[in-house]
Amino acid sequence: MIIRNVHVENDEAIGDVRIDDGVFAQIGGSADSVGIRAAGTDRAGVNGGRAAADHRDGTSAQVSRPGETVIDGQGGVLLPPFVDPHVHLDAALTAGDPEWNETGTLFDGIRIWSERKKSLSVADVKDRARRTIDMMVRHGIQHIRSHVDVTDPGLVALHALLELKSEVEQYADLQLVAFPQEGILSYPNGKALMQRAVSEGADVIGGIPHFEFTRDYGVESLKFLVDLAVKNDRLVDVHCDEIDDPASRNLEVLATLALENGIGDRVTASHTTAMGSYNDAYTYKLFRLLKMSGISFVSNPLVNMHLGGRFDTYPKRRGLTRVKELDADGINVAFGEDDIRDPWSPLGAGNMLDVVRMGVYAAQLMGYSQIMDSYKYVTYNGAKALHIDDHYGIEVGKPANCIILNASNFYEALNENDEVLYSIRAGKVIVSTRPHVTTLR
Ligand code: 17E
Ligand code: FE2
Repeated sequence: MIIRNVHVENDEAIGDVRIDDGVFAQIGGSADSVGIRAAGTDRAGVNGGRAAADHRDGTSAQVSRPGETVIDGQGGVLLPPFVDPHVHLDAALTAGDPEWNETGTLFDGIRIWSERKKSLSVADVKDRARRTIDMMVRHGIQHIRSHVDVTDPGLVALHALLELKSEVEQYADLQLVAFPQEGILSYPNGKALMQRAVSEGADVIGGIPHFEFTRDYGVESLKFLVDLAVKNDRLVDVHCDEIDDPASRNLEVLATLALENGIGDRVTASHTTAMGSYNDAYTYKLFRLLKMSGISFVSNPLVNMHLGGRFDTYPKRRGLTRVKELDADGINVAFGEDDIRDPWSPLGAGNMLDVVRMGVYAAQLMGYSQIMDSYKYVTYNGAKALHIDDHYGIEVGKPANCIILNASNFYEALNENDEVLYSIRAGKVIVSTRPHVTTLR
């Protein structure tokens, strides 16, 4: 396959991309180009780089072979597929059932979900999750990490999503987190449920230390879950300190456990919104540990702007973690959507452009190059958190997964909420969109 007429990762130049046998064979230039970008080369537009000329020779376009599929990229921007590193597919599309969350607090969300959970069936979860994944794939997402509530003696949601995982794999890969929504120590048989979830196939171990009854339970839950991950060779992704409480300091425990076990690249701290309330002296000390540990962060700007600050009058906190500061310190931060029409958020379309837009506003990342580069929060940084970065990205030799947006660069795409013209996975087109046409009269 040859993709013509695209801006690769915000490159100002137009080029072509060749895919052979499901992997990227050439990026830009002609078939005998000297300017092929090899694996390991800096990515244009990310990590401070800009429209690198390193992989452009500015000469003739690639020549298509007889019978080869040719895709016209229409001058759009070609990016790696979007990654949603944090979503709750088991709860998706339940908003209003059995009641709407009128207070907008995390805690009312958990209470309402706990009611809805009683009527889950495998068919119900699969139906909603499949419709949600369809929305996500249409918007260019190909990599998803879903938390799945395992504080349920029947593990119904986990069974449903494990079935769905293989049914959708040609469109998206799905990592499933054993997520103890109501606690590990604070829920009956919480530890046994976590162990069962792992033996039944959960890829990632979760936790919710700030929601445990006591600080001690929080710490014990973290020790338990890291141990479970190490023994079973799983990744870790903890809902950590999602509360506007400056005394919620489970993150330091998680980072220490990651450091001491040497598994920082396999550990993610999600939400960490209490960091928005920590004092600067403590945060300064904490950042040394965070950096040493090598863990990743996932911020969920849409949902935490909505759930955060709910117990404040004024001044009212934003409810986000310190995205800009983590990023500036070289710590990996990605953005997730978290909720798609459920007890925690009544809105959601499975579109990472919405997430990035809220993220750059709320984290005050609105310099021109910050906006241009902001796709990294929903592409490369998400892939790193998911621990899939070795086979992710627009590089020769990597699986040919990419999207083409109907805009010449990401700044334009974010402004126009532009369509995904194509989503290509392992060299096959899985999504194509005909751009809408509006006529002014
Ligand atoms: N559960 C939780 O503890 N926190 C969240 N943000 C969501 C579910 C969506
Ligand atoms: Fe979450």
